[in-house]
Amino acid sequence: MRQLFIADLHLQPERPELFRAFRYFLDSIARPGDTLYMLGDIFEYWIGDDAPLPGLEPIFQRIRALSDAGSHIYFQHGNRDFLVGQTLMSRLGAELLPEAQRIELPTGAALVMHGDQLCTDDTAYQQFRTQVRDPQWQQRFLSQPAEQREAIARQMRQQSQQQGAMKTETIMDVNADAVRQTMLAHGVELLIHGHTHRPHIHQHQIAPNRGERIVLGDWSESGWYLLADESGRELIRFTPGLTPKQDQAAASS
Ligand code: LP5
Ligand code: MN
Repeated sequence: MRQLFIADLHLQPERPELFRAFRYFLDSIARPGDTLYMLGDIFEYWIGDDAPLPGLEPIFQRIRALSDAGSHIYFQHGNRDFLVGQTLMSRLGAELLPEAQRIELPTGAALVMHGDQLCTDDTAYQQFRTQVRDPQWQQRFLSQPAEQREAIARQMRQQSQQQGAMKTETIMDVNADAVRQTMLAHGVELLIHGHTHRPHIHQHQIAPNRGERIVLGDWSESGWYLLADESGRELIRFTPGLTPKQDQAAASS
């Protein structure tokens, strides 16, 4: 059985190349029966299931078709789409997972999460996170008219970009202690997450020769996914229309 993991697509109508890459992924990479884990920030932002970003319908239909064909589809909240709710999940035939979920791979247990929780040095973000994950805050936000929510989301995106330009790379990466503690607390030797946009396979995350952490990449005209099956795990970059060999050549040129 194949398990596919993706994160950080940031789908938005202004960037059709992202839709193209995701359509290609759903049509030509994912197969009926595969399990698909969407580990957050699939959407550029999400202001409530009643007001999805425009242009997503063809994507939703493809995900639904995959689910109807027997695939399990799982979704975890990212820092951009933490307001995704049950209405969207029912529409997609998908299941919402808690923010940290232990899963079984053919090679053993793993923990999946978006990864923003691990950026504990970014105290401004963690404070913001606590606020917007509060159910009461969310209820108040969701009760506002969609236009107002949209304006707040866009304003917040701007603030985030401005503040991001002033934060160091280290602050915006995961904290090594948070990684180790999280892996130990969940009893796993493998952690899979996104968020930092630094695709890589890290070793020695718990102790020397112990603990692997796989970071998924963010999407552009190319996409990233982790494929896990009986033969192991592979972190793969793809570009619609290119063979893996051509894609590698394009990436290194
Ligand atoms: O997303 P990215 O990669 O740019 O940066 C993230 C962190 N930023 C965010 C904010 C999102 O980009 C925008 C969320 C849109 C969601 C829309 C729905 C709900 C809208 C609710 C808006 C209030 O997650 C960024 C991290 C970075 O990752 C790396 O980890 O650094 O963190 C920040 O930018 C947070 C700021 O540093 C702190 C912001 C304080 C602003 C206080 C305003 C609170 C207003 C709440 C009430 C309206
Ligand atoms: Mn993120």
